Amino acid sequence: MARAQFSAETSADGAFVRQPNRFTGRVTADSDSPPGGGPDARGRWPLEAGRYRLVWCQACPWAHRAAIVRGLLGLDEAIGLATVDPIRDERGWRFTLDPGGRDPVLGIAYLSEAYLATDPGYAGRVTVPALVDTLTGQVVSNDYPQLTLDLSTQWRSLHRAGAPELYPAELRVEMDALMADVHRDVNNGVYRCGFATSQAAYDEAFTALFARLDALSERLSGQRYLMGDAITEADVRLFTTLVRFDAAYHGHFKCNRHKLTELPVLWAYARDLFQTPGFGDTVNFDHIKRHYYGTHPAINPTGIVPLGPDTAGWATPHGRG
Ligand SMILES: N[C@@H](CCC(=O)N[C@@H](CS)C(=O)NCC(=O)O)C(=O)O
Repeated sequence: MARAQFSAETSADGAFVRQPNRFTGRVTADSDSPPGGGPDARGRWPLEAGRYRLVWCQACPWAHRAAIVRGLLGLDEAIGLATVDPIRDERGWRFTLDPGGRDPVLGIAYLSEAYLATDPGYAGRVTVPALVDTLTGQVVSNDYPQLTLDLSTQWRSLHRAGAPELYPAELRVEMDALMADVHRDVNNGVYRCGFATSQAAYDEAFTALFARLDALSERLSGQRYLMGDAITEADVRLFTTLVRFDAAYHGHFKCNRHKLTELPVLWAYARDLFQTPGFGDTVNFDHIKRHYYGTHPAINPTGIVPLGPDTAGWATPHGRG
């Protein structure tokens, strides 16, 4: 099998640059489209239980967010979940985990088929997460930050009874600022460390990453979750990076001032979330390690996947109740 050669885009000074998301359709409660219809003039698809399918890779932190939020809100019945193989081949993300190598609902073998069904001239990267319309086979969105916020705010009528309020209106201004800092320095910061091609770019990303983790430790030393005593989207976004930290980012991306397990507040906080239904049960360390170490030949040319670290510590008491 020819493996996909991920080549990160870097700017002239060696800093990692992320491509913009191509498909920014939204499923909203106020779409002007009738059930079964396509996007309205504003690009808003109708809200319908059972119509859309979330394609994720268990290795991917951006996709992992969407899977966690879907589960926490009880949208499992309303939105189907399709899981791709953590290793891409030359055509990209594959449904090899499904019988016959095809997603049983979409009927496709590669996620790229859905991208091309939406835009036959699409030449960008095919990324997860992707929300796909099962009626047309088209990609509604690969805009991962908007996708999860919409699950909270637009899909409300289909949430389970007692679902958490992950994006509370009164906290949004503070949350948006916090999530932007966490995105820049932590979620994307680990990629900026790992894919830097100059010492200066790496040094800058590394310093910002650990300064932010120190600030987050401080914040979380006085409260259980990032926004207080209830889980919000901000916790989901931080969790998906923390849970990959020692398994992938510490070694593979050279984020090695400390391991997560050496940062006592963040380690207890991450374990607390891990042990919360909807978090740890979505984590697949095998997929995480095989994806990162196995598919970035520029930074791990041998493709050897480390056997460690021991993940037994995730189940130990966190003491934060
Ligand atoms: N769509 C976003 C985030 C999602 C993303 O980067 N997903 C990764 C997996 S973690 C992916 O699908 N990569 C496939 C590729 O780059 O070809 C982006 O391009 O920045």
